[in-house]
Amino acid sequence: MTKNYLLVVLINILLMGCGSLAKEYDSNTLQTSSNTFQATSDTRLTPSSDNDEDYIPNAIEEYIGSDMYNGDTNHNGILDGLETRGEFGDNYFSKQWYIYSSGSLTNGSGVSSLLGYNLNLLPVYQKYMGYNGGNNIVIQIVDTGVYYLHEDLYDNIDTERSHNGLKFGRITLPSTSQPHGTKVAGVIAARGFNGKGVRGIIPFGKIAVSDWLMYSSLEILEEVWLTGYKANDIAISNNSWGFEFSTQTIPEEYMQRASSQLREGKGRLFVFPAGNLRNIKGSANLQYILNNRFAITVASVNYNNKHSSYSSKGSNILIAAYSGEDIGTTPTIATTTVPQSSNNSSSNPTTWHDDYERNYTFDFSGTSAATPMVSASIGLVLEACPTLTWRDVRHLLALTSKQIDSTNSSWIKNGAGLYHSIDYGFGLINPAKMIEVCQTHYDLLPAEDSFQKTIYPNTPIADNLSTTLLTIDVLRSLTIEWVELTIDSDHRYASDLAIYLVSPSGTKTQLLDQNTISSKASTLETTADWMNGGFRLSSAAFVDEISKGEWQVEIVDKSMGDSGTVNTLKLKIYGH
Ligand SMILES: [Ca+2]
Ligand SMILES: [Ca+2]
Ligand SMILES: [Ca+2]
Ligand SMILES: [Ca+2]
Repeated sequence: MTKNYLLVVLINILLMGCGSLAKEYDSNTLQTSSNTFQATSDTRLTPSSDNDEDYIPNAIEEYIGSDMYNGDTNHNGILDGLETRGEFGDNYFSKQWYIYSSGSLTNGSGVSSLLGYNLNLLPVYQKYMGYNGGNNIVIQIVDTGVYYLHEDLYDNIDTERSHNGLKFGRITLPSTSQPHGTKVAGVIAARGFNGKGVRGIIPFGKIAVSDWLMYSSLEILEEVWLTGYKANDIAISNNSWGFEFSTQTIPEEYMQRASSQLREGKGRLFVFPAGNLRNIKGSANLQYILNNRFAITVASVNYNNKHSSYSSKGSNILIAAYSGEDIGTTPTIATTTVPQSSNNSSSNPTTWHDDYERNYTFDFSGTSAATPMVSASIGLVLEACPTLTWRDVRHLLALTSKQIDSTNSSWIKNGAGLYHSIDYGFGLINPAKMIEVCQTHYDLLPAEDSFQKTIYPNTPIADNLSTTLLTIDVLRSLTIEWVELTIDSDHRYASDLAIYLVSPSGTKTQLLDQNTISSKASTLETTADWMNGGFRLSSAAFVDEISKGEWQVEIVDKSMGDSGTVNTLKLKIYGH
């Protein structure tokens, strides 16, 4: 494997097969839906109205041809916007508890969701989605490709901005063993109110397909993320994949440039999963690609508002969204899939046995499934408030997210009064609140500023569970957006270390815990002393605190035997 290829793992708790590439279809066979595309204007959209209060805004009713003065057109006691029957319903909407949980049966095993534990999207549809239901928003799905011929995806595919590994304007159909990208696509933008299947969170949003995971080369990633055809119009990039451990720096350079250049300088938003490695103390902080301020890192939460058993921790986690776990015990995620995929048969309870031929499944879970919920929710927010920059979106996520599982000891209240957790970030995403705030009383952030301070302690790390404490004095006073700590240590087995960072306000977050990741050093192309030369960790926990004062770094070696010294510590703070 050459240096230009990345060892990427899909963040899905299902193992993926390695099927051959499917047949390539020429884009001429596609009817592009991009003719209706209009560049996002800088004018805030005004709230919509919903005369019959059926959760379908008037403008959407006009668009789809339903009756804006009749909330229950088929007179069955179910409001049109909650309807699973009829030409304006989505057949499996009642299974999509993460959009609207009624507490009724939600999956093939008959497990119920909990009433009201959802993303609170109905008020968003009713109040803010009025003009076009996301029609202006293009979300890129960087994955295994998308089965674009799917009956519930086809109308929302943006072919022009899609890339099949060779060129733009083309999409390759994924093989039956590669349903991952098609599952992600259904969560984001399965066509809403069309009498078919499911409803995407952004029901008329546009999907730009990339099957980059079939290639995983940096050259193609640069095209897909940054330099590609009409790249300026792609608002959000959903990346439901990641690494167990990574030190690769180049993807971050692409993200940095995309954040300053695309979306007319307001930046494309990059959304990633935290990972599914909690059981081996895997951490989002072990992925260099997530230890930067451009990556929006997502943890996953089950139907009961508690983190999924697999969802990796990380101080760099910004936000959480729903996913599933075991089809037999928890409501999982209903979405689209590819035809004849192995998880999609009449004998498999993870799909609807009466409709498997039309390619829908319950069987989506992992932080892979939570990530597209965040991407699509941000899409709804950007439509309501198109002037938000990538930094404003991050800030709004921190300000508006909902604290869940509040007795969990991982929650810390920072000096600005915001709650952050290495399990949940700032909590469950709350798109309705984000839109309410950005439309009524949110001031865009001033220009970004940053500084760094390096110290050279050359201090041995105690090899006996006692804490090695180092301090960094900061004179600059910034309102914090993001903090990075780079540790250069010659410790012979850096994965023995637990590392904490304490701000001048007294906020203490765990950047790293002892883990077993480096036991896989050979396969991960690294070594047990991976902090030698410097490894950067990062945290979102200090948002809106003031940087000035004494920062403390606490290091605990949790396993006897290997030891080392801390050579340098570099604290870098971004803010305004
Ligand atoms: Ca209506
Ligand atoms: Ca109606
Ligand atoms: Ca009805
Ligand atoms: Ca549908």
